[in-house]
Amino acid sequence: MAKHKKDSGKKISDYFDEDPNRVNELALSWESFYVDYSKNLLDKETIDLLISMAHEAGLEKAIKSYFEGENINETENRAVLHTALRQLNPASIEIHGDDILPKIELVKKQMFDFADQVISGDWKGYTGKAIRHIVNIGIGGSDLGPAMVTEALAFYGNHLDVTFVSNVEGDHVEEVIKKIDPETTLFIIVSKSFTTQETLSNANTLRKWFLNQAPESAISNHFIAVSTHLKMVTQFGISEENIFPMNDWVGGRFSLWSTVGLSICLAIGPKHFEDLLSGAGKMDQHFRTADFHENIPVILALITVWYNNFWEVETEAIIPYSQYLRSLPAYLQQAIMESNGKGVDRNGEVVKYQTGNIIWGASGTNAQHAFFQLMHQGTKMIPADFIGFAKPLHQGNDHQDKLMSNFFAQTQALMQGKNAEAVRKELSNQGISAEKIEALVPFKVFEGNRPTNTIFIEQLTPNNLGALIAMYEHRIFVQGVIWNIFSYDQWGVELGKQLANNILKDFEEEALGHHDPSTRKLIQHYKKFRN
Ligand code: G6Q
Repeated sequence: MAKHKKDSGKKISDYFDEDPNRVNELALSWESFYVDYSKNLLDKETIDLLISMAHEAGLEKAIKSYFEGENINETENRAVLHTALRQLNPASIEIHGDDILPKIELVKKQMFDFADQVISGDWKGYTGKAIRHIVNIGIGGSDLGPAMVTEALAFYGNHLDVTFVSNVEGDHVEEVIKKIDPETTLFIIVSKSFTTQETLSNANTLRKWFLNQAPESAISNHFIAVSTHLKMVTQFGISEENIFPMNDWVGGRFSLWSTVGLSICLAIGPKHFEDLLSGAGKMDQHFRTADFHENIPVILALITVWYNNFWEVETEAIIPYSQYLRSLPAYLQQAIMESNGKGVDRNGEVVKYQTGNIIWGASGTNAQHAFFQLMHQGTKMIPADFIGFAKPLHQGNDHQDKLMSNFFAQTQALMQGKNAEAVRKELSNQGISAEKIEALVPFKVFEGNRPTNTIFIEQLTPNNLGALIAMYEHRIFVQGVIWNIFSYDQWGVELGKQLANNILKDFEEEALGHHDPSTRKLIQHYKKFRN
């Protein structure tokens, strides 16, 4: 883009000097969100050009196909309709001639009724005690979303204690076992495919442990499943009335809105879960209807494309100034990197440009004491999203102003930096000798000019969290359209699974000649310890 070349020497502060109205032009207010994207290396003209690019890429039509249930997940021949689960004014959507709305409503009712029973204590364990612990057994999309949201909305939680077990590592499940009581624990096996090694191993181990203490008949009080594969679940020993179905048009990493979110619904109750859905539904509406210039997911997506493809920046940090959202970066790592980490375009051609960027982050202010050094003075440009909430959930302490001052100061510092002159002045005011000052100056200078978005929200409520997550989901979608890649498959996770299955068999074999020398040696080394 000629614009990139033309402006490449400009600083963010130059843009502010040029346009006194910049802060109003490059900010969006929507519901209780205020998104300030003025601290970026771009101006209105850049945004206009990026929006033209989005039009050229056919974004309007793509959005329509997404919400109307076309099979946009082409390589798996599926629609992508997690948005159908959170419509504000539910409208029927047909997939292959079937209206999916009645089924959505029915399953939601099944989920809410069940949650009410468990929360109220009407659902009893096999010895007549109410449930106290929930163990969600799942991995990837069947774990990260529910775990992140349950943690994020802990303030709205009830007496139920929800634990997540995901890793196939036996130590993970053993640590969970230490904390639970078979009489008062409900296990939810969440697996869309019901073939996932980690989930089935953990489910089998937990069932075995449970049956060491309880009769077989107790399974129906304590084991619930969420899956598309009802037959496989019944074969596992879970009766049909304990199965919550899901659909193949809900992708794993976008499934927290479905029955996969059962553990969230148990943790916060149906009312808050409904609020979470409606917040996402509102963001869906915004995304579908707002002009691209006013459209938060579109603008943020284009800013990422700007840095990724024109500035050749590889990573993006996500810094929520809320300890409740400490797992948001890990959740978004999957959502974003599994979706857009693709090197082949929609025609099957190897792309000649950069696609999905690397996502990482941690909660602020903790992150300030960890990796912010590199963001401020390192050699890499790291665009970052700063997410903060104006009102705390707990009142009656004096922390909020301190938190917010840090929240604002960091994006200011990243943009403004500190020049040599300011450093000299500061050191000389401290009475330091001129010689010492000159020796210190290079280390104390901040170059600044480091871009950030500020996503500032009134309060962390289920509604706002729903909207925030949906905002990122649509940002992913827009980027996939611009990069002309398929965002909703994940073939890249398959090869490792296949090879792991081969290696698992080979632990019993003597002949390992078919492995490469490094892997062969590693397996031999392992076998030495194992035997
Ligand atoms: C997400 C992925 C993946 C999936 C897990 C668990 O989009 O598809 O993370 O969620 O592999 O799969 P199951 O739910 O089928 O066990």
